[in-house]
Amino acid sequence: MRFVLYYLIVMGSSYVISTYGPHQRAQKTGDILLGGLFPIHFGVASKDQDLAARPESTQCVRFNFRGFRWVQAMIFAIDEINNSSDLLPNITLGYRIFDTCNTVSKALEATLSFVAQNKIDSLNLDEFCNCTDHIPATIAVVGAAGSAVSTAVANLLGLFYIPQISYASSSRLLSNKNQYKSFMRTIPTDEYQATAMADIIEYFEWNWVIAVASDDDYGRPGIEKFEKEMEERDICIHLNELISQYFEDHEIQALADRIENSTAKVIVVFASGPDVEPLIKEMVRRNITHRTWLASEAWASSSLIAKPEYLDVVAGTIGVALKAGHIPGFRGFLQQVKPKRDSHNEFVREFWEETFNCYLEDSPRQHESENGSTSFRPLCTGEEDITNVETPYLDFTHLRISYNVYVAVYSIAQALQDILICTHGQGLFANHSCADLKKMEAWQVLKQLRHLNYTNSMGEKMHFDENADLAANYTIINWHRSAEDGSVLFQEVGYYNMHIKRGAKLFIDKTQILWNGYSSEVPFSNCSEDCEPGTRKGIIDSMPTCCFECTECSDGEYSNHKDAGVCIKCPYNSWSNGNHTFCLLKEIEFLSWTEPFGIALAICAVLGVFMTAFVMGVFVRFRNTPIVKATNRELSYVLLFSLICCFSSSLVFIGEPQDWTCRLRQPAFGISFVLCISCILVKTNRVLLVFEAKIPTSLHRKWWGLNLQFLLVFLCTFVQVMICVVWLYNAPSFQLQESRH
Ligand SMILES: *[C@@H]1O[C@H](CO)[C@@H](O)[C@H](O)[C@H]1NC(C)=O
Ligand SMILES: *[C@@H]1O[C@H](CO)[C@@H](O)[C@H](O)[C@H]1NC(C)=O
Ligand SMILES: *[C@@H]1O[C@H](CO)[C@@H](O)[C@H](O)[C@H]1NC(C)=O
Ligand SMILES: *[C@@H]1O[C@H](CO)[C@@H](O)[C@H](O)[C@H]1NC(C)=O
Ligand SMILES: *[C@@H]1O[C@H](CO)[C@@H](O)[C@H](O)[C@H]1NC(C)=O
Ligand SMILES: *[C@@H]1O[C@H](CO)[C@@H](O)[C@H](O)[C@H]1NC(C)=O
Ligand SMILES: *[C@@H]1O[C@H](CO)[C@@H](O)[C@H](O)[C@H]1NC(C)=O
Ligand SMILES: *[C@@H]1O[C@H](CO)[C@@H](O)[C@H](O)[C@H]1NC(C)=O
Ligand SMILES: *[C@@H]1O[C@H](CO)[C@@H](O)[C@H](O)[C@H]1NC(C)=O
Ligand SMILES: *[C@@H]1O[C@H](CO)[C@@H](O)[C@H](O)[C@H]1NC(C)=O
Ligand SMILES: *[C@@H]1O[C@H](CO)[C@@H](O)[C@H](O)[C@H]1NC(C)=O
Ligand SMILES: CC(=O)N[C@H]1CO[C@H](CO)[C@@H](O)[C@@H]1O
Repeated sequence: MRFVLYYLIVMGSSYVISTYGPHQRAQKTGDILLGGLFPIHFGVASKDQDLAARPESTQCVRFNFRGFRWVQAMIFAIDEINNSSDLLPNITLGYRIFDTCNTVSKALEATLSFVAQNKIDSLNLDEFCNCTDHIPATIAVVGAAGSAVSTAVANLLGLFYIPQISYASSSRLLSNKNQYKSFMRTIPTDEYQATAMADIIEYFEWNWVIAVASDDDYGRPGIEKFEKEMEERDICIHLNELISQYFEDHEIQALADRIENSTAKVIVVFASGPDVEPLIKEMVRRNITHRTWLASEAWASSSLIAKPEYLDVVAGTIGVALKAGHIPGFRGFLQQVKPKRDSHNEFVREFWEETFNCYLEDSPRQHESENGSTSFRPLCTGEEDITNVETPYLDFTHLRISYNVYVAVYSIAQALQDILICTHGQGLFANHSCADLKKMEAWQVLKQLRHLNYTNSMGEKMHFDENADLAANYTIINWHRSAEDGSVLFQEVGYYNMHIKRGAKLFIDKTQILWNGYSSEVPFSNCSEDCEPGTRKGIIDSMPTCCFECTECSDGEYSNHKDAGVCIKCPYNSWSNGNHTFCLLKEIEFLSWTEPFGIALAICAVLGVFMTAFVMGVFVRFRNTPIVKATNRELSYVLLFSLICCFSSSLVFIGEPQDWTCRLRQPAFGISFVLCISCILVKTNRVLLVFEAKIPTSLHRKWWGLNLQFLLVFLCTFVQVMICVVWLYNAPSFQLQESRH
């Protein structure tokens, strides 16, 4: 039953493949076949098929020279391995490489072909069909490029445990090994990339950016992680936009409008080259310059965007790119390409035609299009000199993705080598057995790949982590305009080291960066200008936290640095200056013994004391004379005494305040003054009595005699003394020490 089902599936898919399957491929047979999925075109023609006749397979458009170079990298690696006597001796690797055209449907078409081939192979269908041109199973697939495409492919390949090693899909969703069992990659995940970009933004102290992501499995998870990182760093995202190469014109217009109007000058783009292109074109059309683009790895070195005609807009772009690798001999291999020589690689013909803008003889395309510019192309021989033309294919200074492809192929070869040299009892399989290279199945290769641990020819340790990702460093690049021919130059300005868990992962050499292509000054991309010292940030309602207004500190408060959140109160002994930028010590002012006024006052007081004392002496000397008696002698003594006290108490007010002088001042003056006043009161009363001419009776005299007078003086003074005691007890004044702050 199961067998019949398989048979139906297989036969069905073989039918599908033969009918609709990819027509163009690069294929060379060998003992073991590796599959390849590469974006040799940027997209598919968007014309609708009306289904009046049997639909043709969709046409791929726009040749991707860089994608073609990646294919060449795979072929080169396989060639090297075949030539090598160390790696897989006596075994030839073959390849089957299909074009994904950067779309899911095309990639699935190709994948189906790998899968079906494997099933035909494993079912041993020779008894049913005379399969003469027997093609061995595809043991592993290298690809695909875009994360969206890889995701779809991984779903299918995972079903059959066919290992898939991507060289350019960095979506972190693909790290989920429950869902994508057989997916592996030689590119770091976006997990780190989003962090790296956030670190860059933090490094340049921007807090107001625009985020643009492609509407697929690459952009959406990437930007999601990026947003999370931004939130942690308190950096605000002004606009959050999606983009796609299939956007209608008006959608691009609206997006460009929003970007043009935004005050944010830094645009973070998580998308691949073809997806960003329409936006960049629109920006170029509008000539919107002075924006700083922060490119994700997918377009950081894309030949589609890095064109001289776009440089007005994109010069100065900061890109997070993969670390460049070095493949010895690869340049020579690339230059050797010839349509006649590489007959097994069908893409070479189109590459040739696109490069030289001509048509090779008996090209299918020549007949296809009888209209338009195509017919104006001349015929070419296939012997033109490739080194004489300007083409992105040869225009590389750094190999990034190509190197990943190379590493992927070598990893597979190494896994096969491990199977080959496996000794029984040390294998990875049940009971430590080994797999048989002759009857090897894809899942065995997968198992071996997951346990790979080797050092490649560059001396780099290769090991897939538990998520089947390869950790690597990013380099930070800056797009410069080349002085010679105006082309784009990717200047390395730093790197991002993922292996450090904490701390300085990011290193940037600021001096090498040319902003917007000419300036060395870091562009401004904050929502608000920093608040100057002396002011603090004030929240603006309904705006993100990055936007604020500056409010001046109130008196007695200060802020001494830029961007202060709150004003700080000055210490007790100081006060803010006019600009509220710092606190000044309050000045200590007192009446000193040395200053003229102090001296004059002291002299007056002492004179007063002496004069009063002199008068008192006179009173004592003539105490028995009637006139002295008549002035109420005892009361006069008290009055004169209180005056002496009054005069001397003013001396306590001169000089630097001490605890005791502070406490003494008011009570001493107050009490002696009250004493003085009450004496005068009593005396006045007496004078009043005299004027009323009441003859004092003896009783009256006795009562209105000394006792009552002194009682009155005592009572008044007592009240004052009590007040002073209460004051001294509850709130004694004291001297604040300088050291108290
Ligand atoms: C492999 O060897 C052949 C000749 O044996 C040579 O032409 C070819 O360039 C070699 N390829 C590589 C990648 O070394
Ligand atoms: C490779 O083939 C040669 C000749 O057929 C043979 O002498 C050699 O032992 C083989 N090497 C391996 C590793 O099988
Ligand atoms: C295979 O070929 C043989 C002879 O060439 C023929 O007799 C047989 O019927 C074929 N089998 C199938 C399944 O086509
Ligand atoms: C952008 O600004 C222009 C004029 O400054 C205005 O006409 C246009 O509506 C604005 N667009 C958006 C999306 O705000
Ligand atoms: C674009 O604007 C810049 C100044 O912002 C100017 O120098 C340049 O000539 C403009 N380019 C075009 C094509 O208008
Ligand atoms: C051929 O191209 C011309 C303009 O280049 C156009 O007017 C005409 O419709 C085209 N014919 C076909 C069959 O596409
Ligand atoms: C492993 O070995 C044991 C005993 O030698 C045997 O019973 C068992 O079937 C073996 N398992 C496999 C998967 O070969
Ligand atoms: C890889 O192998 C080396 C020794 O060959 C070993 O030291 C290292 O720990 C291994 N790495 C991992 C991740 O297993
Ligand atoms: C990453 O960069 C650091 C610093 O340049 C270096 O020490 C480390 O070996 C690099 N790691 C890899 C995997 O290249
Ligand atoms: C922009 O904002 C950041 C963080 O809020 C701040 O550190 C930086 O100084 C500001 N840059 C400028 C030029 O104001
Ligand atoms: C306040 O700041 C302004 C500008 O920085 C300066 O000109 C002025 O002298 C300052 N005034 C005071 C009182 O510090
Ligand atoms: C697919 C491929 O390139 N195969 C070649 C591998 O190398 C051997 C010997 O160098 C050739 O014979 C194969 O054709």
